[in-house]
Amino acid sequence: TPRVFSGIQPSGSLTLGNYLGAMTKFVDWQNRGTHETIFCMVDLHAITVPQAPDTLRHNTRELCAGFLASGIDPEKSILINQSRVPEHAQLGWIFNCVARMGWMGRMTQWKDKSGKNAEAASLGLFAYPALMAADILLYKSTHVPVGEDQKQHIELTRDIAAKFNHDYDVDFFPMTAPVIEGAATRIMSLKDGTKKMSKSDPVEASRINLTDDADAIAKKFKKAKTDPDPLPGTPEGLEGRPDARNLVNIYAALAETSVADVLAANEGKMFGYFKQDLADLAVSKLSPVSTEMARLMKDPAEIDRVLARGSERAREISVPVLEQVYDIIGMVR
Ligand code: AQP
Repeated sequence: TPRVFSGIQPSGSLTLGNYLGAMTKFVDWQNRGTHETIFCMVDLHAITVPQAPDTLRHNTRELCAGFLASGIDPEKSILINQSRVPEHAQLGWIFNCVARMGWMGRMTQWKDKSGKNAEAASLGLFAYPALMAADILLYKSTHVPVGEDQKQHIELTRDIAAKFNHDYDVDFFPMTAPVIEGAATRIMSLKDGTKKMSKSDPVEASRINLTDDADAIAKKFKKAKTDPDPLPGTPEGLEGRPDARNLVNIYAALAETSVADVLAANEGKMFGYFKQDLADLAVSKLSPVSTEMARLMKDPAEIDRVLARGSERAREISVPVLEQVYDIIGMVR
């Protein structure tokens, strides 16, 4: 069966960006039923930057609750946390030896996250995309639904697969395709329309979290950055207006419609009013998810059972694949 794999880091509370850019797409893939679907809480990726142990544990369980509340069915999809399936780290090491330093140094996420002081960044942060390639290729996944920011890492995954296949003269790993579609491939910060909305942004008002209540959501949208002009009638009118464009994109994604349709219906409206509509829409879409997350979080033992079962199922696939890889590269078994 062809497989779809994707992951989310338990590096904070799920944002509206993660939800619209990733989670809702995962649910679509699962329900389409054309592929086996595997979704992962990538806890080993999260520790590439410092994480307090109790917070990491909490965030991992909460992320799992987020998957379940958004509609991931652990019977239909395989739901795992990365550290529970040791083959991820094992294949990750092998890919550290396939990937080249120069490739990794060109990753924009590495440049952004390591910042001005790359010397002080963890080695894990540099190697992160090789582990991500292992996450995907361990299941020989052909499609990876992601937000726009992950496109470069998927291309690197293809480079790693191609180099492995070439170096060992095998046709073993598939060429994975990123799937980046819809109005919500890049949700921006509510405080800066040129910056991605991010879990780890120190400015709380820059993002909507799935754990925010109706009040917090309304306040954050009310205070979101915009410009003084009203909504234009067509998408061209959003050019050079990143903050305005972001709010319209969010509306379109939540309403499951196109930006053009949102603008046609709201031409000339002032953003003060549009933001109220947006807040109402966001609350109506997100509050069932956050209520269900809170309910699930009351029983962490059940969440742990879901993850334990998921890792058993994942290892039925990952153990034989890793055995074949070890055989290909010449490890004595
Ligand atoms: N702003 C976004 N718009 C659309 N999609 C997004 N994704 C993340 N932010 C946006 C998508 O969500 C999935 C999981 O992302 P991740 O947890 O692996 O890490 P990230 O991309 O680095 O996301 P964050 O929220 O910004 O986390 P931190 O702050 O820890 O780095 C991916 O498919 C991603 O594209």
